[in-house]
Amino acid sequence: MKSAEQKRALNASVEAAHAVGKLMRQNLRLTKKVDVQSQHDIKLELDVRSQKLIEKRLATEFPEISVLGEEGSTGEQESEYRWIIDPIDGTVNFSYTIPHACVSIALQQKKGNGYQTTVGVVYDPFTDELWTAVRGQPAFLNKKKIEASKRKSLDQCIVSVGFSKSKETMDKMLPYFNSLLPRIRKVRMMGSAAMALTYVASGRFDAYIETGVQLWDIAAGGLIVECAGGEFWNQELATQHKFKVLANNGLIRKQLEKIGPL
Ligand code: LIP
Repeated sequence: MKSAEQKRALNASVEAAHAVGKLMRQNLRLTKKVDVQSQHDIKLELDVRSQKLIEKRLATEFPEISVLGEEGSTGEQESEYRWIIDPIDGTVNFSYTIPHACVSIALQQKKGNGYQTTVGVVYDPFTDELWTAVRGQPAFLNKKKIEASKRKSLDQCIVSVGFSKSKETMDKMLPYFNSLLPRIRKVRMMGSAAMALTYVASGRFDAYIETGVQLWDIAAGGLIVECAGGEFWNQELATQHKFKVLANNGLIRKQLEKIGPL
């Protein structure tokens, strides 16, 4: 995709993210219709409505590009390009009127036998913070260039951790969490993978670790971390579109890996 097309894709993603962000602000304190819920997860009617809004906006510019999103997929799923959409990342927070949730939109292009993220947008409507990145260029927060932190000593680091939604991921993460805690400055569990990644990219967090997150939670934020000079280490799990992530500032992965098996 030529750079002018990438710019068009970025602009369309930003517009779509702002449109959903407005909807999120309007609905934060209102009663929300729950479509499905389990002990560790909630899916809202607003998630579905928001993804439809994003798809409509993107399709006006790029009708040929398929969508793989948290609320469903459209188009040819093996196409050269695809949108990866999490319309509301941090849905449980949002359901409980906790204003820590965001819109995450990524554009991926086929590379080898997989896909590579080339454009990423994450928007937090509650702080009005917009993170953007195009592969090979710097990452930006509200149009200002951002860089991951330079902290190398774990005892000065803030590490974000997620436990995802299943007993399996919690059982896997808990022993690591217990070993991590005494070695770092602080742990943070914020409930949004996309924003944990943008916080690493912005130097607010030094690493983000979670297993069992979905592609749409991490695609845009992962590119933003890489374009900010950080490292987006990730490994696809046996379940399709599920990943283990150890994103960091590019300086501390080996120390974090030594703490224990993930
Ligand atoms: C959430 C992720 C978070 C994870 C939650 C959930 P959602 O995504 O961002 O990191 O711990 O279980 O998967 O469901 O709010 O889009």
